[in-house]
Amino acid sequence: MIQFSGYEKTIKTVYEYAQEQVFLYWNECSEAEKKALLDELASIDFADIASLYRTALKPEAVGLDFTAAPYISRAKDESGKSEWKTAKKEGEAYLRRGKVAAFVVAGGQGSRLGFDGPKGAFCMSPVKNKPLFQIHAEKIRKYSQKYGYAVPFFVMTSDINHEATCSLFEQNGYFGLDKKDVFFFPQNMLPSLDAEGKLILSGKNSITKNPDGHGGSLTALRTSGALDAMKKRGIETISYFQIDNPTVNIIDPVFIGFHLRAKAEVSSKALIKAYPEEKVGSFVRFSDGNEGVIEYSDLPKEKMFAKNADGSLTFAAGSIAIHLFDRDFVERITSGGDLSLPMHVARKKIKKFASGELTEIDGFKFEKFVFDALPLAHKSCIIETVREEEFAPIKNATGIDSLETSRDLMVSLFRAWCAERGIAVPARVKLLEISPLAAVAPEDLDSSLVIPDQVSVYIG
Ligand code: UD2
Repeated sequence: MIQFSGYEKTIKTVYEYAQEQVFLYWNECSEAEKKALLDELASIDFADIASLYRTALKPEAVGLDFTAAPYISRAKDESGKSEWKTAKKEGEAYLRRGKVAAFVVAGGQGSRLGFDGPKGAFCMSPVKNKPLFQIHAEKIRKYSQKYGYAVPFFVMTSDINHEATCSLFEQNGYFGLDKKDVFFFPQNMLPSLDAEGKLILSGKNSITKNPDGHGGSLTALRTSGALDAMKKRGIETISYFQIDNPTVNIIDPVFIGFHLRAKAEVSSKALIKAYPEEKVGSFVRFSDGNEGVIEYSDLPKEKMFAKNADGSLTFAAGSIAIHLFDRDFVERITSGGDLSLPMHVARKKIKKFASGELTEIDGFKFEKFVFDALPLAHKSCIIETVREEEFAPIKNATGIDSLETSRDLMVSLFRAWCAERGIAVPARVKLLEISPLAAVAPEDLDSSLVIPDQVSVYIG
């Protein structure tokens, strides 16, 4: 057994749990490096690791006793439209009282996109090639102007991108936001395991970890002090969204209005799936009456393809990860410290340090999903949204949900806004980008706007 004064208990635990491979390069480490490794090991709960491995070998079965969750459909008739209008008015009044914060989860690894850096730094807008963070930040500036208060922007990062994210904002003058209205905090990390349940070295004295999933965001909101900061500012509702969707309506008065009218603790937006296997979660109602989401990979085939009498999909309502959480709800469910949510296991290629270099091995990564907290709400509400208006995610380098599809959706959206306001878009225009500083909704556009007759147009 290795020895190091002051760390006897940690060292003993490592051996007790048969994880001593972490000391493989012990003799090559300096005293400071040894201490750093032991500090990292001291922060790991080895009993938890053993239980994670048991979960990896035998993942928790997903309960199958659920039906499709009901949702409020898009207004089609006059009464629907008037309900929608009332919700909007109520949402706007609430916003003018300064009650809503924006919260983006941006701690993920973005490995599918193959982009080396925080996904929010990925440049993508159709004409100006703005990074995702800039698009979101400019929207928040516009909402602040519209509703008369500085909408605070909470950004969850992780150890893999925290510094890069903060310096991106710093170098770009916070994209015009006031520094005191932007809050960064990292989520927790969880060790990855190899196929035998062993911790993996990422260097001669460090352990491979991955962010603990967006489900970790609710605990991180509390432990980082973000909930307290919100309370001080009088924030009561948290508008949650993902970094990779540039068309998301971060602050949506209609959504907020429905949330308030339903007296919901949590609300979500649903999108009608384009096809049964679309990679979005499905909204379900469990047998106890609570509503939640089942991820596409966990939805049994017979439910995935099930149809109603009219031929529509039974589980048509897909989750696009847009939620409203009452601050009180997050306070309540995290009051015991770490919010215990189910662990989801992914078999992944994981980098392992061996003989001075990094190699790839098969292993397990563990993550918590934020939507597993939905059934904890005493009351929830789901409203329908449409893809063309707010879902243009960038997940992959090419093909489905890529830079190309996302840009196309943005251009189509801006064209639709112009059409709604009676603004003519000349035939020559191929690329159209409307800055969030000019408009975050069609109503913000001046109907006398003249779009120049050129291929690429930016409305700033
Ligand atoms: C997510 C949803 C899917 C659908 C889709 C819509 C899950 C499991 N699935 O799929 O149902 O709603 O989005 O686009 O969520 N993140 C963190 N920390 C982490 C992991 C992720 O902040 O530890 C962030 C990440 O930066 C991104 C978001 O969460 O903003 C989504 O992560 P993803 O790309 O892994 O989720 P995806 O596309 O599998």
